[in-house]
Parts: sequence; structure tokens; C-alpha cells
Amino acid sequence: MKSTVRSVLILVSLFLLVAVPCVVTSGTAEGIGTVWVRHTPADESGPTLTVSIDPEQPTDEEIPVVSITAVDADGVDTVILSYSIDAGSTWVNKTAELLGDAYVSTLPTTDEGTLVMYKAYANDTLGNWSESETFSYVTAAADSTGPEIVIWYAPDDVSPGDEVTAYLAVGDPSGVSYVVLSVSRNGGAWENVSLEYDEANMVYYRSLGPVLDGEILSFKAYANDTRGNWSVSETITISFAHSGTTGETTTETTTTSSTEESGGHLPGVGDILGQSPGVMMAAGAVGIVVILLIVKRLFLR
Ligand SMILES: [Ca+2]
Repeated sequence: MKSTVRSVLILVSLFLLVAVPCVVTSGTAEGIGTVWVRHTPADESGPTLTVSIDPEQPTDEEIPVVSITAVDADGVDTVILSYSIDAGSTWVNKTAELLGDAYVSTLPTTDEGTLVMYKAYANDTLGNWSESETFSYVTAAADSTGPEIVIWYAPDDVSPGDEVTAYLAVGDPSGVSYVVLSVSRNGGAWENVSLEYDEANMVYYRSLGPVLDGEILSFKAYANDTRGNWSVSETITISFAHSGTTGETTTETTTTSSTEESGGHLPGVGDILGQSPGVMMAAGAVGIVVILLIVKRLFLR
């Protein structure tokens, strides 16, 4: 009798050792190995959060998009993007929307130099909250360079006594605010003169009078965009030797400056107002250069 009971116990033990693991054996193609499935008891931790931003360095013309991945064994309930644009004094909360695998929300466009702080909150279906670390960036300027300036003159093959006209094509993605021509004769002081604007051809021009035998005429242009970024063109110098019946023209090139400081060195620029070729405002920088070169070619020939 005892041996029968023992036999039954052994059989039951064998069943438990062999059959039960088979039931929970992984159903994968390998069919090898036993997976002991254990239910993870509900804990008190909220979702694990990963935060990313696009673009990584937002400018004052962009809407930054923040993507948040939230992972939780109990399921994710709500994901919130929280941000501050006053160094953490006040925070704004926005519910992020699930798009694909990530929860997505946006930050506002902010002025250049603004410190923007942001972080994510999320809770699981059991109400456990978690919070990401706090991230931040300082908003950059989308446009920090002065206008592109192409400068030339007519006639192209200038001779002593010819009336010289300076031409300028000026463009900037932010729009051109001021354009002024600076002129020096025979090595004298630079003097700023106003420009006419040819709207049909989108060029500025100024008659500079004749350059006589033995004279030197130098000119360059300054321009700023609507954001206050200044730039200076190359300097063109036309000079004739005293003996010359054959005119000799030399062109000197200076480095184009695009810092705001350039404006500070420019006397009296505020008095001379250029016009704004609004047509060019929407064009990209590369497009502007192409347009300028086409315009220049049209005028040269
Ligand atoms: Ca600019």
C-alpha cells in the first residue's frame, strides 16, 4: 500500500517536472529551452522616458518638435511636455500626442538668446508618475549675416573722362534695410552718398561723374538687413596714370564683413536711406547670389 502511494507521488512529481514546463515552453521556432513566465507584480514606478528634440539647435524662426518615448510594463496613460521660457520661474504643460512609437509635442518659437528649458512627465495606467531630466537650449538667430552685395560699374572698359556709374545688387533672406555707397577720390576721405533704386531691375545705382587722367576713384557699399546685420562689399578702384591714353583699371578686394560691428564704424549711414527690394525677401541665400549674378550680367552687356 505504501509503495503504491509512493509510486503515485513519484508519478505526480514527474508530471510536474516534465509536463508543466512543457506548457509554458516558449512557442518559438527553436522549441528549445524552457521559459519560466513570472508575472511582474505592479510596482510604483512610472514610465521610463527618453526625450529628443528636432532641430537640436532651434533658431528664432523654427518650431522645435519634442519626441518622447515612454515605456512601462503596466501601459502608459498620459505623456506631458513641460517647458519654461523664463529660466524656470513658470512652466507650461502640454499633453503630447502619440504618433507612431513616440509621444510628440512642440515648443514655441522664441526670440534669439532665449533660454528654453523643457522636460517630460508621464504616468502609467496605475497612476504612477515619472519625470525626465530637464533639458535646455538657447535660441539661435536664423539669420546672423548681412546682405549679399554685388558691386560693379559702367562702362566696363572705362577710359579717362568717361562718366562712371556704380551699380549694386543687394539681397538678404530677412530683407534689406539700408544701402549706402561710400566714395573716396584721389585717396581722400571716404564720403557716403545716396543711391537711386531701379525697381524694374532691382539694382541700386549712382552716377559718380568722370574720372580724369591722373585721377583715382574708389567706392564700396554698405548694407544692413532688417535684423541689423551689416555687410560691406568689395572695394572697386579705378585709376589712370598721368601719361595714360590707355586707361588702367585696378580692382581691389576687401574681405566682406557681416558683423553688426561694421555698422558702428560707418559714419552717417542713418541719414541715407536705401530702399528695400522686397521681392528678394523670400529668396534663399543661394538663390539671391544667382539672381545677383544674372542681374549683373544683364547690366554689363
Ligand atoms: Ca541677413
